[in-house]
Amino acid sequence: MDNILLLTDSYKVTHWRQYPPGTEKVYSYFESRGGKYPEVLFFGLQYMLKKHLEGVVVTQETIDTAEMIVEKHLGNKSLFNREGWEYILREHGGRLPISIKAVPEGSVVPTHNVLMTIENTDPKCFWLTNYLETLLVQVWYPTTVATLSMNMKRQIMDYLDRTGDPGLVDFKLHDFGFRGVSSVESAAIGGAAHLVSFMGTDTIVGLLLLRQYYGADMAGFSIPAAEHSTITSWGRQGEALAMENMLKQFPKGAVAVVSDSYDIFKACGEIWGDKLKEKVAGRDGTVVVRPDSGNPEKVVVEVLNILGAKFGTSRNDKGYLVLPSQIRVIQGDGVDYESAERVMSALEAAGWSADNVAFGMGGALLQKLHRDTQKFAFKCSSVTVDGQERDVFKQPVTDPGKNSKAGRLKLVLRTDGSFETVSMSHDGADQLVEVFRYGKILQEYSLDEIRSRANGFLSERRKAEALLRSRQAPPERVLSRQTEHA
Ligand code: AOY
Repeated sequence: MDNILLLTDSYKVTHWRQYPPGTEKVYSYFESRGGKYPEVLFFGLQYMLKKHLEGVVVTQETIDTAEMIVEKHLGNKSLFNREGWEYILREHGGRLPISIKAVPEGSVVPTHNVLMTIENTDPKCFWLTNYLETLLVQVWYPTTVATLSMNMKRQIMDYLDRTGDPGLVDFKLHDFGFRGVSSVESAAIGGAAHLVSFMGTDTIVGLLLLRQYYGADMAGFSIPAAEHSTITSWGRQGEALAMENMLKQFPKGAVAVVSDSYDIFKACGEIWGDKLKEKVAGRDGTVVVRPDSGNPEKVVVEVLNILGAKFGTSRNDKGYLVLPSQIRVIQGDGVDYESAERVMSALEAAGWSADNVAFGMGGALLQKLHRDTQKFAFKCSSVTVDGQERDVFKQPVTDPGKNSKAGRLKLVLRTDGSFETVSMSHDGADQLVEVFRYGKILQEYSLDEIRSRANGFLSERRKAEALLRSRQAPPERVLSRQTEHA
């Protein structure tokens, strides 16, 4: 499955016969045409390029194999562009005469902007540009996971700002998603994308991808944690012993214990908060109680109320309740963008700081998303035919949302720092960087660099939002506080 000639859709094999006679250049671009979030965090192209395009050399063998497959599959080997591929083999030593430009990974770009462009560099290879669409468009997946994860970070930080310590955010969303994705490779790609914004993961293969492709020695961290089998194998009557054993086996540091095997409320009140209370309260480290069933917003608040009554609470400088540092809660069941917001909102309403909880997110982080979550599309916007460059675009009467851009494109920064997509002929420095040309990667990014770029965008965005809020609301807030206390 690594023959570049076959990493495409069947119909693309036949497209070389379909462009106008005299076509010399096909120029295409990639964008998000809108979607759930107004901006996307571009991530994952470097993995794609290194894995599938870097150093790729077309050989006689890959050509012969592709022709054999096409003949059996499409029923006619004349549909296959043997001449075109053998031209690349002969004239280019098998290297792909293609140039790819992209916004630097970690950039946060409003939807409807160009994120990547691709064009052939040899006029005889006009048919190669869109042959590669299938592969390149798969960058939708890491970009969508990274976008969701960043928005989770933004949302959690908003609650931490109001009720606790925003400095804790890096470990507030843990990746539980490995088992919920369709393949090991998807887990690695999605797991890596989550780690652009966070540092907590149980998806080990995401770390391996970041080590191999993004120069990250160790991008994420985890802690010892129980699963139901390690608790229920002690028998129903043995749950307290199972939990006590966790404290014995992991005497220091953080340890997480799933506690809903029989009755989460009794486990909190009678085991953690009574039988094991002294051991927990005197422990050098944090016991993280994990509910794993029920309505998250109700269960988490109730669990905190029970633990608070047993272990006591303090009030932080923002006026919200915090458990002693030896005990915390992680909610990892039924968590998505909306349910996490409901949990944190319920906590705030009940007077609890968001510091008390972390989230685990599995299927919703790595699998409950698709190419249309951010409506990603790859379209041709310019061709050159017989030396004449022409704009091309689609404009379907049945859906204006599917209109595509025309011409050769450039991503520029406006004076206020925001992105804008303009014609190549406009003024302004292009933010797209040539990352691939003729089999070589021209620009590499480290995870560190990608993280700091993404964090820079996020903190700028949060500053702007805070400014906006302070302009809109302040006198009212002060007034209502005064009347409250009068
Ligand atoms: N992990 C924090 C460390 C990880 C997990 C992984 C599916 C952890 C649980 C925990 O605390 O409870 C995959 C479900 C849970």
